[in-house]
Formats: sequence, C-alpha cells, structure tokens
Amino acid sequence: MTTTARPRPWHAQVLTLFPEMFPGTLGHSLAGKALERGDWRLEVMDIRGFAKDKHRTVDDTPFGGGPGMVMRPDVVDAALAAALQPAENGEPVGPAIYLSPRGRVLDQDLVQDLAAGPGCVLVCGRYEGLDERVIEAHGLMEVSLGDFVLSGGEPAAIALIDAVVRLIPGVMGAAETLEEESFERGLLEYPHYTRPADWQGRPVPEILLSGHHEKIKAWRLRQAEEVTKLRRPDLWAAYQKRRAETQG
Ligand code: 4HQ
Repeated sequence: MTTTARPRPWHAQVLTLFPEMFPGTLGHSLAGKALERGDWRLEVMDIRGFAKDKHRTVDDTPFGGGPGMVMRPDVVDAALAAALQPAENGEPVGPAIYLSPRGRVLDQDLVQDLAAGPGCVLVCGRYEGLDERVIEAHGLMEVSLGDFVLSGGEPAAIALIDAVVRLIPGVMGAAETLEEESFERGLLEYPHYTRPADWQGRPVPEILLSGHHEKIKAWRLRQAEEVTKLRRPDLWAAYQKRRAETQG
C-alpha cells in the first residue's frame, strides 16, 4: 500500500473579535463542501484571547482625541505572533493581510496570486481599526474590498476567502470552472439565458438557438466586449492595452 504525498491544503487564518461570524457563508454550498472534504482549511483565532489584563481589553481611546476606539497594538501583535508561529517553524503561511478601505482594492489578479500560495493570515479590524504601528511592524498588506465603509473587516475576509477558494482545484464543478474564462480575460460576463426561449414576450437572442458553436462563441465575446466598453471603461482600456501587447 502506497500513500501519495498530498500538498498541504490552502489555509486561511482569520484573526477577529467575532469568531462566531465564521465560517458563515463559507460553510455553505461549494466552499462549505470543499471545507468538509479538506480541500482548504479555515482557522479562526479570537483576538480577545490574546488580551492580558483581567478585563480582556482589546481597544483603547485614540491619541490626539476624536471619536471611536483603536485596537491595541500589543494585543493584535500577540494574535499575529500566534498565527505566524508555523512560519517561524519554516512552514509557509502566505501573506498577512489587513482588510481596510486604505488598501489595494481586491481584484482577480490578487485572488489568483493568493490561490497559488499556501494561504493567508487575515486580520479583521473593528472600531476605527488597528494602531498604525502594528501594521508597520508586521508589514501587513492592506487589502480593500472597495470604496465603501464596512462595520468590520469580517465580511471582507469572507469575500476574499470565497473568491480564492473557488479557484482551488476540485472545489468547483467543471461547468463553474469554465465560467471563469470571461473575467479571466479582463472582460465582464456576456449575458446568460435559459428556458423558456420566449419569456413574457422577450425572446432569447436567436444565435443561441442556432447550434453554431463558433458563431455563439464569437457573439458572446462581442457581447462581453460591448458591456465592458460601456460599463467599465477602465477594464476596457486595460484589455485593449493587453491585446495590443500580445499581438499588434
Ligand atoms: N473596513 N474593505 C473599517 C472596511 C473594509 C473595506 C474594515 C471598515 C476595517 C476598521 N475592509 N475597519 N472597505 O470598510 O475591507
């Protein structure tokens, strides 16, 4: 009997004051099934568990005054040290990320980079966020879900993990995997249709009923290009630039 060496599954370590928010949606559907199979791992660490005083204080008032509270650097540092323990022992853990609107906006390129690595450590902030010095001291990579304000980093961490996990081999069915094509090329999705062929007087585009696979493919690409041009000039410009570079 032989055993095949299995690569360590992709590993998310989440540092949060609300551990009960996990796995949340990640425990459902394809991500949840994959989690049960061990195709990826989720470790949730309660930051409060690293507070040292008898009241388990995790936050304090901001120097300079102003509203809200700031997460204490010593407590977050202790939690990060615990999460990074495997790295100390030479086990890869992937980048340590702080979810924050000040960060690089998450995109599919970053999602792919993370999926290609061993995992990541995700720090979820509450209140006004972390003391700047603990971000600096650990060289935390700041990542934003977008230009809006959440009440905490947890929903952003869940979204990031969801996007990564669906790229792990075996997590998605074959059909869902192929679906990546369009955005992978930097385009928005072409429109999708299913039965009935005529719904409330709205017919499906005729080409889709033709059975001409090449023509359908060309039509879909055209649709993806048109919707991208119209709605996301930024993505369209990047797409054209890449097209010009790869072939004149
Ligand atoms: N927050 N993308 C403030 C976000 C956010 C975002 C998380 C609110 C961190 C301290 N996180 N806390 N946008 O709005 O990731």
